[in-house]
Amino acid sequence: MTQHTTQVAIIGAGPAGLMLSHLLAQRGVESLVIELRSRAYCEDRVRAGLLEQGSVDLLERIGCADRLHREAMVHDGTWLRFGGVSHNINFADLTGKRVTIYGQQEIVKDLIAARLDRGGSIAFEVSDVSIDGIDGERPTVRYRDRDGASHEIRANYIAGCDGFHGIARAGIPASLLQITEHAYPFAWLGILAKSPPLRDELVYVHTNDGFALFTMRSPSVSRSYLQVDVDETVDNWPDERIWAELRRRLGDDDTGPPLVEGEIMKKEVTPMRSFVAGPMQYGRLFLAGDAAHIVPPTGAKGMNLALGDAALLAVSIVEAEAGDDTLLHSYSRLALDRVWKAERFSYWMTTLMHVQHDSTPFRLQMQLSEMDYICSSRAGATAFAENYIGLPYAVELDRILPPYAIV
Ligand code: RFL
Ligand code: PHB
Repeated sequence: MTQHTTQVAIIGAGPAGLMLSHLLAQRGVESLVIELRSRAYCEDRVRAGLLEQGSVDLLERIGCADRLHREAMVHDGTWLRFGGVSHNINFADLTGKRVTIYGQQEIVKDLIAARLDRGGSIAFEVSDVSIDGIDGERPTVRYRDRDGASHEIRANYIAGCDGFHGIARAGIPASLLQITEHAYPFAWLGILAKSPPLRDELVYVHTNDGFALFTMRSPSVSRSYLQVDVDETVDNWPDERIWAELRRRLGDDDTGPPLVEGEIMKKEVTPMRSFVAGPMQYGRLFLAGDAAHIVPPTGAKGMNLALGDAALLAVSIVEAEAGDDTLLHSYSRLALDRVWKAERFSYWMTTLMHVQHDSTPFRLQMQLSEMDYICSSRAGATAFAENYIGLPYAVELDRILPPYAIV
């Protein structure tokens, strides 16, 4: 058994774990990251694409935004389309903030490369991960490396950044862990295609036949999503059916050129779930990101929440290591305050824009009237925009990473 000693043992090299290790390193706190999957797998996993300004600010502060600034697409607003009419919501005008399109796997690539370049340690393809001693002063993480050799990390803190299917959450005693969840009776079929984006901003579409979202990854790669039944499989969706359904749900949209088809590179079905596990801390174990909470992707909040948790946890640990653990004791409460507001927004936007299988004419009319209110009232549009561009963090950016630490 090889023994390692560090200040923070981080389980999981997704956005939360990688951001945490960078922020800690910038503030002089050492960490070791372990990851179940291979580096190539992590860098190829197509997921989120929309970044709040706060997430971009964090990437800038840790010196990992150069490629993002060259390649990302910055949007002033978004389109909401219902009743066959498109309406533009201008976030920049309403809030002074914009949103950025840059694939999660690109962020993961940038964060991994910079971490390794700066001498950080990430052990990929580990197995048999377990945690122990979180009640005491010196908790441990045990794992096997890719060659099967056993390792033990002794740390001051363990950060469970291992996503929804990880093992860390189970470290919190079941008698204390409160799980609140909601399942939706539909799923998203996600499509990645070699075709130009429909518009220069995202288009969220409500139709009586279901929801569709037209988003993008680059000027030549489109990403789109279709509301499908919860038990749907990709086998039922040959490419021609996908394009026909995207076209049908878009309808006759005269705000720009028609939808252009292209080679479909990836398709997958994602279930929709709201899930919160709290508290997000117990003893010396702290959860961040999907390990503690899941939102349906409609509001584009999952990765942004994961990065926000990492930022709050990083400053909490930095201050605790410097002798003041006030913030660390409040970590779960402060993180959950923000998480619940994003849960609310994601649930609201999902319910607003999808077709419910047990809908009634009354409920449908309520959805249409609410969409109309958002698009016709500055107050309605502002409430939508304020949530979409991201609610503020519990602590100021300068406290998370002071400007002098910018690399
Ligand atoms: P991740 O990304 O799941 O990373 C967790 C990592 O931990 C590893 N792991 C372990 N490592 C070691 N030991 C173990 N025992 C381990 N168990 C697991 C995993 O291999 C993995 O590498 O969690 P993290 O860091 O919390 O990040 C969360 C985000 O990935 C997630 O919330 C977003 O992708 C959600 N999401 C979106 N979020 C946005 O902010 N904006 C979006 O536009 C957006 N769109 C989406 C989305 C998620 C989607 N899907 C596929 C669920 C669109 C979709 C379709
Ligand atoms: C994406 O680009 O994948 C995306 C954007 C906005 C969402 C969900 C997903 O609401």
